[in-house]
Amino acid sequence: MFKKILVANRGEIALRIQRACRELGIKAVMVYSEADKEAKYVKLAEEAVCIGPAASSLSYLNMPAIISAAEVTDAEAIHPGYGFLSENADFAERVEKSGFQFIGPTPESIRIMGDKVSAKQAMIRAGVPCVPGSEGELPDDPVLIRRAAKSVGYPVIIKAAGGGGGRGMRVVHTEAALINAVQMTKAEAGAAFGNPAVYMEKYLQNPRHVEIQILADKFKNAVYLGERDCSMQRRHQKVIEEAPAPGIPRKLIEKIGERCVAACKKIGYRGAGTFEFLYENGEFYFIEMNTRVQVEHPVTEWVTGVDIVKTQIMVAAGEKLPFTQKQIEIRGHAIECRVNAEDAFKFTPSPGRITSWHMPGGPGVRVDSHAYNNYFVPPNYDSMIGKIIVHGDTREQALARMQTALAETVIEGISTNIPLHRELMVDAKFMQGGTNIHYLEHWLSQHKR
Ligand code: MV4
Repeated sequence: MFKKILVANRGEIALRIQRACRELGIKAVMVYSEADKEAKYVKLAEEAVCIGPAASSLSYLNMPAIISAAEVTDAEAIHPGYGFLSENADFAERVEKSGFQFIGPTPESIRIMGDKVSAKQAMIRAGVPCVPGSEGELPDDPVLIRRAAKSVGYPVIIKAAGGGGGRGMRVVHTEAALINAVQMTKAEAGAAFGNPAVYMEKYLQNPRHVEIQILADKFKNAVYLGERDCSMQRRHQKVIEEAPAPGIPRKLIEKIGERCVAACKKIGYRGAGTFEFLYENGEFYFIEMNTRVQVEHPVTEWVTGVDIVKTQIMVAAGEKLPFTQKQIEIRGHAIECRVNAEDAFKFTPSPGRITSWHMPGGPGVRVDSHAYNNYFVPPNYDSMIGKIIVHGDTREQALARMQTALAETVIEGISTNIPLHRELMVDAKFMQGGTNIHYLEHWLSQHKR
């Protein structure tokens, strides 16, 4: 096992990784920007290195600064967390070329999944069901593009190979709008991702976003840890996640989970990963794979009892997965509310000093946050300041526990989205379960205040 790991991230996930290190008896080196000096994990750190000014481009995205910090502190491995450099294949490569273990998949796996065309082709070859669409990248010839759309059937969606997470896509409803939409998406993709390649899919009108968590070691052992429903989102930012996904038959999850595991083995995937699917009319359609730990990993940790971050570290160190698929059981129901420093209904960011901070507790409540009373939320980063996660024997109990947890929560000095969560947790449709990816934006458009 490693003796020392460098944590190349900030915020709640930096604290989460630091906690996993403590539990494993590993020293954690925290890196921080000038804006993050007062974060909890920096104050708690045995060792911390300032890697640059507040701007991410000069600190958390600064590869030489991070690798130098690992060198001067004698760390053996680097955990990238989520966001920032976590899915940057060049970073993973530079980490390994510098003699450190990257806690994540190989640079090659990251590269394949980063290109959504090659990711989809890998999944088709591995037997994972995908959204029907163009075979690979769209050609330039308008005749061939029209033919592809006709065969897929309108509406179609044009997506950039270099995009993902909702960036670089366009829905097309008619043949008249097709060629222009393809050209526009290609131009934007070239400018934004340095890759103008686009592909086409059937546009699914009302799907849910359901993802499968997997873990794999270097010996081609892989397991799936069930699914998460992340349909409650606004502008591609998830707001609430839960596990399991309400109303989806267990047998279907098992079938799709086994396909994901088979795909991991086929491509030699290692570490934690997430297969993102759209779920509509009882069918799963793969869209993208994330090659990092995700914000919403705690709901899976709670229903499976598996520590995903600890396991990431263990498999990166070359250990075998400490459990088999047979040992993975789903117990109860977990819900996560992301706590953002923003206006609850207008969504304008609300950085600043927290003047009062009371987190909920009691049975089945977990809070992951680097913030605390009198902490200053810097204006330079993502607005998420923490997560409230609850577990119950049933979804109803989990809902009740989240309602109670949110009622107890006090955050003053800044605005947060806690009031939004309080309303959603008593919303009849959400309480029923199974709302789709458009629900929250539709709900907000009807919301009076
Ligand atoms: C889609 C889709 C409908 N049909 N693909 C958006 C994020 C990116 N990961 C893929 N996205 C979508 N792809 C087809 N063929 C609808 C979306 C989509 C979406 C997906 C997941 C969660 C929220 C979403 C919000 C809008 C659109």
